[in-house]
Order: sequence, then C-alpha cells, then structure tokens
Amino acid sequence: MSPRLTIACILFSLSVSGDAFGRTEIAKLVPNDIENLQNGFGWSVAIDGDYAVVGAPVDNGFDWGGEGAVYVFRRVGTNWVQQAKLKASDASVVDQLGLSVAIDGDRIVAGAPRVAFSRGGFGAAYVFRRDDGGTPDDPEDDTWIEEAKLTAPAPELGDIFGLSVSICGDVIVAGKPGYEYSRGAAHVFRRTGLTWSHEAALVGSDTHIGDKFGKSVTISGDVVVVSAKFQNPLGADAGAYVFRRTGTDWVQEDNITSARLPSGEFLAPSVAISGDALVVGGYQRHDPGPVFGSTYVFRRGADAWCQQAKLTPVAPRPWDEFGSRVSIDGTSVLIGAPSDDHAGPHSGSAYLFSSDGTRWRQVDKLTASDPYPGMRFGTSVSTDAQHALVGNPAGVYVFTTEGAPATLSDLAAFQNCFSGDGTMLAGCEVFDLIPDGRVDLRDYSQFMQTLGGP
Ligand SMILES: [Ca+2]
Ligand SMILES: [Ca+2]
Repeated sequence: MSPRLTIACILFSLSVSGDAFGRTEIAKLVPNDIENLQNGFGWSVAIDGDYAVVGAPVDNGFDWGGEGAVYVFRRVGTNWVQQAKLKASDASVVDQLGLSVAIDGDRIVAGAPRVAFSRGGFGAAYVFRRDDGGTPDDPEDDTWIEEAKLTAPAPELGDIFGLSVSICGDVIVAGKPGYEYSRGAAHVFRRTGLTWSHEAALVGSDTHIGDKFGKSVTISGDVVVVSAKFQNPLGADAGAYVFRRTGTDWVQEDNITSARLPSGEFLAPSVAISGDALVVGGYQRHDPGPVFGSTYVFRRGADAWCQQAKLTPVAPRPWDEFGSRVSIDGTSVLIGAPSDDHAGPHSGSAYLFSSDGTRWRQVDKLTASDPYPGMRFGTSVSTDAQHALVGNPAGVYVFTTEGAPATLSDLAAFQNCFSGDGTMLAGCEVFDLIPDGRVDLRDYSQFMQTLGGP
C-alpha cells in the first residue's frame, strides 16, 4: 500500500481539524485599555525571556501625531499578562513614543523620534528600568521606572533621533536618519550605575545627503551595526555599516553593500545581530519583473563580514516584503513579510528559520489565527530562543519557536497538503519538513517520525 493510500485510510476514522502541528500561536497580546487598539499597538515589538514589549506610537493622538506609549507584558505560565503601560514623564502630542522598542534584561529603551525641538531635541529615546518593588523574588509587585531620557548631543530639527533603538547590557544605540538632510547618524550611550552618558557618534564612511544612515540599528557585545537606505540614481538600495568598540572608540570595520551580492540582488535597511551572526534583509529585482524578498546572513571572517547564507521562503511569493523586518537570537531568525497575500491582500506573514551551525532552513511560516486583508501581520518581529513575537499596527501574537509534536488530527491536515506529485499547495509550507518546496514522501516519512498520538 502506498503511503498516500495509508493516510487516506486513516482519514476515514478522523475528523479533519486542527493545525497544532508546527509553531503554535500561544497568545494574542491584548492591552488592558483595549479600546485603545487604535493607538498603533504592535507597530514595534521586542521580547526577552518572560517579557514582551509593544510600542503604540499613536497613543493619545490621531493619525501620525500621538504621544505614544509602551506596553509591557510578562509571561505567567502559558499566559502573557500586561504588567505596565509606560508613558514619557514629559509626554507631548506627536512624540510617537514606541515607534521603536528594545529590551535586554531589566531595561527597556523606546524611541520617541518626534519629540519637539523646543524640549531638547527633535527626537529622544526613553530608558525604563524594572524595579523589584521591594520583593526581589516576587515579580508581581515590580514596576517600571523612567530612568533616562536620551537625546542627541547637538539636536537639530528633523533628526528623528530614536527612529531606531537597540540595547545590549550597558550600551544603547539610537539612530537619527533625518540628520543633515537625511544623511543620518547614530549615537552610542553607556550606563554607569544609574546614569547614561553619551559615548560616541557614528557616521558612515561614505554616506551622502538622503542616505538615511540610522534607519535601523542593532547591537551585540562590542559590535554595532547601522543600516542606511541610499538614494542613488538607480533607485533605493541599502548598506550595513559595522562598528566595533576598541576602548572607548567605535571604529567602522566593514561596510556591507549590495556590491557583494550577485547582480540583481539588493540589501534592505533592516538589520539584526546576535553573536557573530548578522542578518540583513534584501530583495531580488530584475527589471522589469516582480520583486522577491530575501534575507542574508553574514559572519565575520578574517578581515570582512562574509555571506554565510541567503534565506528565502520555501514557496516564494513576489511583492510580499519578505525581509523588510528581521530579528535574530542565537540560531533562530524571524523574518516579516507584511505584504504576503495568503488571506487577502497584505494580510501578512512571518517566517521562522533555524540553523544547525552551518546550514539554515525554514522551519515554519507563521500567520495570525484571525487574519484579514490589509492586516500587515509581520510589520514588527522579535524572537528569542523560546518565543516569536509578530505584530501588526493593531495586534501582537506570541508563538512558540519549538514545534509541537504532530497529532493524528494533524495527519488530516497533512493529507490535504499531500498532493501526490509533491506540488506545494497554498498554506502547506508547515508540512515541507525537508524543505525543498515540495510536500512528498520524504516529508511524509519525517512527519510520521514526529507523530505523537492524539
Ligand atoms: Ca518584586
Ligand atoms: Ca519537502
């Protein structure tokens, strides 16, 4: 009996339901003031361990002009509960606090890139510290305290300082891509005790007016990476500038541009770093023709950062903006594709990739449990070892990064995807267990190994 027939026979005794197999959506984050979902809740997200941070840059405002706010959720067992809603102590309309967020340990940094010129600079980044509330063992009474308001040393109108932020230990980096007619710059701050001080200003070695250096920033250890979105005669392109700290100096050690990629491939200004793995979004464009998203992984070689892998969806779709948002933690990479059309135009998706140290493979395609056209799920992404956080401007979803064991009901779903000739049907990427864009006998064999019973 062929495997296909075997599956078909089992199916007769099963009800077709469930999609538990793969990465499970375990929570949808909902703010206590849910009526405020119009506040851009989900525009930015960040996760670290038991804490999830969500930016809502239009809070207490309208259109693009809100004070903004930052929500903090804490994991309690399998639930995620709101612990705090953070506002700037000197909040003012149009600040857009929460347009960018980052968390590391007990500190959160949130950008407010429209903070008014009259109050210390066009753009700021607020640092919040978790206080144990007097009982270190009990997180229930913890509070988040505004610890610092970071601004550029010589702020100028239009800097949009804080459009991008990243934190690692005692160091924060914030981008100001609007600086000097959008030439752009970034600033590094360091904490000593409870005081944050400016440490360095970063500029790209070859940036020009309009390049928007600082569009995205990321930090890991002694390495900061700042992306730019170039304006060149051939259209927009991007680069990733790598800086390394030596003493108190930050020195540019590499400038990764599309020139390192094959013809027709380009970098996007989305960057994320973890250890010595740098992830940069990208795309393939062969004019005229559709644009396919891609994402590149670089590792530091002897004297430059070298491409280790190019990540693309198993079943690529054009114009899905795959790679416009990226996140990495260890061996997990999460990539947003907010214009994916799986449930109507721009419903959006996110892809989870994993590495065994040398090879990368797509392990799942994540979608919301309640997708709708124009949702733009995947607008914001953040991952750590255990969880993947995916947001759109009106919601945030939490997924496990480890796959759930398959059950007999998953077998029914597998059957729906098992076309016989291997053709990849829409929504069946989760069953392409040995990723090659086909759901065939090899995937069936793999699936049966993970079958854990009903
Ligand atoms: Ca406490
Ligand atoms: Ca396969």
